[in-house]
Amino acid sequence: MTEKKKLNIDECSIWDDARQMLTKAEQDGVETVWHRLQQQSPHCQFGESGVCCRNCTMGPCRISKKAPLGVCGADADVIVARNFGRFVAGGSAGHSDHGRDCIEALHAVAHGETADYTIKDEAKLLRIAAELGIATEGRQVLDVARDLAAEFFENYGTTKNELSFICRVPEVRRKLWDKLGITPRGMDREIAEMMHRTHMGCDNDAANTMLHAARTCLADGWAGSMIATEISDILFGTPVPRRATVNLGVLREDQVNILVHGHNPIVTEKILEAANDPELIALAKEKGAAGINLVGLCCTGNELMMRHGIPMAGNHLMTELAIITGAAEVIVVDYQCIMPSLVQVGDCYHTKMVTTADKARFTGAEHVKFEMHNGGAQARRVVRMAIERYSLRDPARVRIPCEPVEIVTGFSNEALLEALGGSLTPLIDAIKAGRVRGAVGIVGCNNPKYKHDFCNVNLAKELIRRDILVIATGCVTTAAGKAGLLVPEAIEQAGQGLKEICGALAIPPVIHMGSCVDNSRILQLCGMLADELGVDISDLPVAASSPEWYSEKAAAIGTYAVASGIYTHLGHPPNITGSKIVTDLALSGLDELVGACFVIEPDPFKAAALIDKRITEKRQGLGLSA
Ligand code: XCC
Ligand code: SF4
Repeated sequence: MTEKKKLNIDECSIWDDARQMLTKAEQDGVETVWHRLQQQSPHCQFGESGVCCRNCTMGPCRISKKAPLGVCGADADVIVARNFGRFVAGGSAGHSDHGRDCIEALHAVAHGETADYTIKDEAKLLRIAAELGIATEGRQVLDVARDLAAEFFENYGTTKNELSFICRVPEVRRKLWDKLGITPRGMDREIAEMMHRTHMGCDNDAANTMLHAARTCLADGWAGSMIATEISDILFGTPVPRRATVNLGVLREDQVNILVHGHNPIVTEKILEAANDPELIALAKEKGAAGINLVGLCCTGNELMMRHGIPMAGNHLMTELAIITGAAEVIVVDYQCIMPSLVQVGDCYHTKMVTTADKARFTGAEHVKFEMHNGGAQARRVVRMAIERYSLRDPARVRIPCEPVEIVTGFSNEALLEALGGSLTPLIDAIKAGRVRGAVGIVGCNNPKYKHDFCNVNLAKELIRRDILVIATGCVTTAAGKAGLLVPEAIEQAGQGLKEICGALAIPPVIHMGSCVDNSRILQLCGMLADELGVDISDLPVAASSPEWYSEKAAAIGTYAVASGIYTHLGHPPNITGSKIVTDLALSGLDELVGACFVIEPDPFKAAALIDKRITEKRQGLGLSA
């Protein structure tokens, strides 16, 4: 028998709540993502460099010096490009299928097929309809909503051949995409075509496959994700700044704790309503609890926090640890980023996992299917289940490790504009004056290959110190929040210029802009800034970064950022290093084609310097001081 290596818990995470729960996990005999990473290491070199192909049964093939071609004759470049293409097609499918669920909800509301959902932000509905050329004058809101849902559905098909929100892309950029043949058409079309191209015997030109990868991801950013964001605002309200709290301390020892995890607010908005239902609160009290405490995880947590200030228990690597507190009655999930291990971790305590989507079921979990017409009833069922389970909790095994940290959330573009006094001018003036030298979106995930949140936090700190405004989305928001960076007081850690500007506007130097589909808000903001300055997005002193990314979705986001003209830092490369053509394209060739490229750097301090250098160059390009 091989002996298990002991986990060095201090090296797993920068957070005390995480380390305490990891220690508890070992005491309780629970295995976590860190333990499993040890068992999986070292990883397969063929897989890691992207040269393993399983696209047909003449293979599988793996490329080496001894065998430089697959059975069909495909070389490392072709195989790497195909693998990358399918990788980002998976990520784009995730975001855009989430977007489709949102359209179906809007459609159901507009056609009177559900009483469970309504339009909360009519003004935004009308504004977007008008933006997309749908008549609004003198029409009923639901009539407009019907047309808008139909318009959005068209973004997924093949008949329209153009995305609705292409209108938000600066004209120079659109022309560039046209020239390169990467103007995205229908969302589903690009994904299906990627699957087609990467079938044996189709696209066998690595660079050509990579261009289609860019096109697929552009559809994700400017359609799938953007539609998800905009409809979520229409149905559930456009976020405005508000206070909230973060870390495992948001769990309550004396209350029924419900964790929600996943991505789509369509489920969690209903759970929130049920958790606020006086009848159910009374039932919880009858069972001896002081109340019902709903807390978020990952992106659906970001959605709830942005719109309602619901507390956030943690990001990706905290999801198992939240259960290990022993204080969670149920964990309700929809889809994406939900570790299958959560069922087993829950079984070690009294925590029940509840799945809500047919497309994301977990063996051993209880399935409560949410549909348009029954969201409210199903949510009450889930909350009742949580209340019933409260008595199963073993108080001796409960440990809530710390006090919550305060944050400010809710920065939609609408809210940001409002904070700026109604126009982008103050921000542009600050950029021109060099007081805000630029802006960087730090987005994405955790990955147990890194010390949890070390890079996310230190990159943010290092950038604001250099007078670079940081916008955070996805799992980075929780990291920034726990580090105390999402409050106005954090300006003390910023450089002098950023400190003055954020101080005057009463905004934090790190702005919480939402979930991962909300990266579309950043795209829109970049489009507006570029238009305002009369330049292309690639001319702006901006960058993106995903220091600790793990998912196919994060790779899709990085790719649409680059294809949109935004220089993008990643902590580690995707599985492409087995191809020189693909790697060179990612790290430099794309710069010539689309005016932006990827940069890889695991050290957050070095990464900050590289990003700073790029921002300096862009500032000089605009004739501004460094
Ligand atoms: Fe998932 Fe969206 Fe990454 Fe977090 S940041 S680990 S993709 S939950 Ni989106
Ligand atoms: Fe091998 Fe070619 Fe089949 Fe891939 S497509 S498994 S490289 S024969």
